[in-house]
Amino acid sequence: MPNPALYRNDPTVRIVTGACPHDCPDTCSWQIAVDRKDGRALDIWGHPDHPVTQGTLCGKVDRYLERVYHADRLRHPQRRVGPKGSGRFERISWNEALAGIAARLREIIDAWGAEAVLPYSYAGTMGWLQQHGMSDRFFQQMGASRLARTICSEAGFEGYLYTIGSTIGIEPEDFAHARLILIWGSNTLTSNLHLWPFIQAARKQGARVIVIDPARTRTARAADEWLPLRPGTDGALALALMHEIIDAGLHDGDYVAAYTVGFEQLAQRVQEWTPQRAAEITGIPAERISRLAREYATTRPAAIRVNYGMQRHYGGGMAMRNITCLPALVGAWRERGGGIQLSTSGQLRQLETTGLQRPDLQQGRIPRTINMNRLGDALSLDRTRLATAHYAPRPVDRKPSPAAAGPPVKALIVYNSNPAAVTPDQAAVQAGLAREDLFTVVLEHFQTDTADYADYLLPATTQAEHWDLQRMYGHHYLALNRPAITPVAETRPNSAIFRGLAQAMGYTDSAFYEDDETVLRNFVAAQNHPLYEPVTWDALLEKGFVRLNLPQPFLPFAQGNFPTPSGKCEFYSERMARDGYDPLPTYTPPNSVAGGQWTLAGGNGEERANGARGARAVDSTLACISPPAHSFLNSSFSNLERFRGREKEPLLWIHPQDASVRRIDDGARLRVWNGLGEVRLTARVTDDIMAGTVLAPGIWWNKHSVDGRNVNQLTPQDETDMGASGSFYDVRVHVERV
Ligand SMILES: Nc1nc2c(c(=O)[nH]1)N[C@H]1C(S)=C(S)[C@@H](COP(=O)(O)OP(=O)(O)OC[C@H]3O[C@@H](n4cnc5c(=O)[nH]c(N)nc54)[C@H](O)[C@@H]3O)O[C@H]1N2
Ligand SMILES: Nc1nc2c(c(=O)[nH]1)N[C@H]1C(S)=C(S)[C@@H](COP(=O)(O)OP(=O)(O)OC[C@H]3O[C@@H](n4cnc5c(=O)[nH]c(N)nc54)[C@H](O)[C@@H]3O)O[C@H]1N2
Ligand code: SF4
Ligand SMILES: [Mo]
Repeated sequence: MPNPALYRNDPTVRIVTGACPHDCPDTCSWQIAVDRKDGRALDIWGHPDHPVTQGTLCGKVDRYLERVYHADRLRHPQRRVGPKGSGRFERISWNEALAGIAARLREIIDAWGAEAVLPYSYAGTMGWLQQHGMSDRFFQQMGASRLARTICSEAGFEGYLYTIGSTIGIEPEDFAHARLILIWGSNTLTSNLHLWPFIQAARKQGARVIVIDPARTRTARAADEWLPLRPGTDGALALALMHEIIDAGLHDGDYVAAYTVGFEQLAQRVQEWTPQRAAEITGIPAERISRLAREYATTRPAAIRVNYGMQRHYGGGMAMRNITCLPALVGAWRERGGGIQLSTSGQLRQLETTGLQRPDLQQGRIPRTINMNRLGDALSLDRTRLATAHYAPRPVDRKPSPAAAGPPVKALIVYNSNPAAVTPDQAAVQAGLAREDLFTVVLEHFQTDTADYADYLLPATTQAEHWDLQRMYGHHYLALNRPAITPVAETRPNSAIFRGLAQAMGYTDSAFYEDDETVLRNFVAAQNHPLYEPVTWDALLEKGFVRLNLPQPFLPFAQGNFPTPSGKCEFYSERMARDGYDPLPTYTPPNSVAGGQWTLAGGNGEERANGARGARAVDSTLACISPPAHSFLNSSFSNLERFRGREKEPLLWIHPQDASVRRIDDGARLRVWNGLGEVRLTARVTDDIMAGTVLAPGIWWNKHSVDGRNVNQLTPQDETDMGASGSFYDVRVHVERV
C-alpha cells in the first residue's frame, strides 16, 4: 500500500494530481508520486480529498504504473511486415509513419471519397482531449464516415430519456440516505466500486439492499438479498411492480397528479401485468414480486441504481423506460436518497463543445453514420451488409438501400478501442480486418488483438503521460489530469498523433496547430452555463477536481421539472409514439427467448448460420451473458499477468442442473457454440448463476484464450429496440464437453 504521507514529506518527490481515464462511472482523482531526480513515477493512490474517490483506487488502477512501465508497452511506430493479422511489424520513425499514412489516406480519398475512411473508437480513455478533441477535428476536416458510439449504453439511455428527459439522477453521496436500495442490472462492487461506501452507510442506518441479477455476483453476495431473474425480462418485472403498486393504491397520488402525464393510461396498461404473469416470464415467484412492490412503495427513501447490464438485450430500451417510471409513481424523487440513477452524464449536456470539436470543419457535409456494433457488416464488401451497418436507431429511421450505402470502408483508424476483442460477431469483424485491401491504422498502448491487423501501429501515451479533462458519469465532479511523467520512449498522445496526421494531410486550419494545454484551457474558458461556473482552469489546476454547480442535497425532480417535452415524467410519451414505439410501458422480450424475435445477422435475410439463427430457440440451448470479469476493464488490463492471474482462465459459469444433464463437471473443457461461432471455455459449475443461463466473464483477449477466440464469437450484431445498441447479453448457446 502506498503511503502518501511519507511521499508528501519527502523533498525528492513531486506529487502530481490526475484522474483515471477509464470507462467507469467513478472517475477517480488520483495522485502520482514522481522522483524529482529521474522523473520516474514511484507510486499512485486515490485522491484523499475527493468526496467520491475517498483516497482509494480500484484493484486495477492502483496498479496503473505497472501498465505504464510494462515491458509490453508499444514504444515506437511500426509498420506491418507479415501477412494481415500476423502481428509482425518493423520499427519506423514517426516521420515515415505519418507521411506513409497520409499518402495512403489521400489515395483512398481520391479514389473512393472521404466516407471510405472510418474512425473506430470508444472509451479507452474518457478524456475530452484524448477521446474527442483533436481526432474529432481531424475526421471532420476530412469528411470521413461518422461513427455512432452505441456499443454500451444507448438502449438504456433512450428509455430513460423518453421517460424523464435527461440522464441525471441521485448522486452517489445521497445513497447514504436511502432505506431501500435496488441494485438493478449492475455489479456495483466490480463496476462502480465507489458507490459502495455510501450504500454501506445507508445499511448502517437500517437500509436493505436487493440485487436483481441473473447471477449471484460479488455485489449480490454482499447485499441483503439476491433476486435472480431471467436475462432480458426486467421490463416485465417493472410492469408487475407498477400493477401491484397501483392496484393496492400505494402510488403517490399527489406527486403523480402534479408531475406526471399518462397515469390513467398506465393504470390501464398494467392491469394485465399480474405478478403471476411476470413470474412466468422472469422466474421470480409471484409472491416475491408482490411483496417487492409493497416494500418499494412504502419504504422511504427508496433508491434504484440501475445500470447497463440489464439493457444489453433486444428490449433493453423499453425495460429501462419501465423501470424509470417507478420513482415518479411512488413519489420517491421527493426525498434525499430517493429516485433512480442510471448515469449523471446528463449534467454535461449544456457543455459548449463546438470550440473543442469544431463541427464547422465539416463545411456543411453530412457524411454517413456507421453503427459501431455493426463493424462486421461495415467492413463487408457486400453492399447489403454495408447498408445494414448504417445507423438507424428508431423504428422511424430507415437504412439506405444497398445502392445508396456509400463506398466500401477502405481505411479504418482505430484508437481507444479493441474491436477485435470487444465488438459483437467477432468472426465478421475478423474477416473484415483480414481484408488485404483494407488499410488499418491502430493507436494503442499494447499490441492488442486489433493491433495484430494494423498496417501501421502507433504507440500512444497513457494517462500518466498526457493532459486531459475527465468527464464523469457516476457523480458530479469533473477532474483535470496532469501528466506526471514524460512520455515513455517514443509514445505520443492521441492528440499529438492526430495533429501530426492533420499536418501531414496538409490541413491548414489553426485548430491543428493548438497544443494540448491550449485546447483544454480554451474548452474550459468557453463554458458559460451556470452549471459549470466553478469549473475554471485555475480551480482545476489548484484542486484537480471541481464539483458542478449543483445544490446539496441534490433533488432534481422533487417538484417535477422534468426536462421532457411536457415538463413531467412521461408515463405516456408522445415522442415515443412519433418515433415508432408504443407510447406506454410495455414488455419487449429479448431476441433470445422463444417467442422473441430472433433476427438474422444484419437483419438482411442472409443466413450465415447453421444453428439456431432464424429459428426459435430450442430447449437444449442456454441463455448466455458475458459481463466484465472483476479484474479486467472491458479488454483493458486483461493482457497483464497480474490481472490475468486473478481471473485464471476464460470461464463459463453453469448451474449444476444444466451441467449434470450435459455430464459436465467443474473444470471441464467446454465447447460453446451457436450459429455465429464457437469458443472454448472452462466450466465453473456453480449455483451463482440461475439455471438456464450461463455466464462467461469478459473480456479476454483472443490471443490469451485457448482457441484464440473469445465470447464475442457468439454475440450478434443485432441492434436493441432503442438506440441501436449492442445485444451482448441476448444470446443463446449450445454447451458441451470436449
Ligand atoms: N471492473 C470493471 N469495471 C467496469 C467495467 C469492466 O469491464 N470492469 N466496465 C465499465 C463499463 S464500460 C461499463 S458499461 C460498466 C458496466 O457495468 P454494469 O452497468 O454494472 O453492467 P454489466 O457489468 O454489464 O452488468 C451488470 C450486471 O447485470 C447482470 N445482467 C445481465 N443481464 C441482465 C438482465 O437482463 N437483467 C438484470 N437485471 N441483470 C442482468 C450481469 O449479470 C451483471 O452482474 O462498468 C464499467 N466498470
Ligand atoms: N461480450 C461482451 N462484449 C462487450 C461487453 C460485454 O459486457 N460483454 N461490454 C461492452 C462495453 S459496455 C463496452 S463499453 C465495450 C468497450 O470496448 P472498448 O472501449 O474498446 O474497451 P477496451 O477493451 O477497454 O479497449 C480500450 C483500448 O483503448 C486503449 N487505450 C486506452 N487509453 C488510450 C489512449 O489514450 N490512446 C489510445 N490510442 N489507446 C488507448 C487500451 O489500451 C485498450 O486496448 O465493450 C463491449 N463489449
Ligand atoms: S477504473 Fe473506476 S474505480 Fe478504478 S480507479 Fe478508475 S474510476 Fe476509479
Ligand atoms: Mo460500457
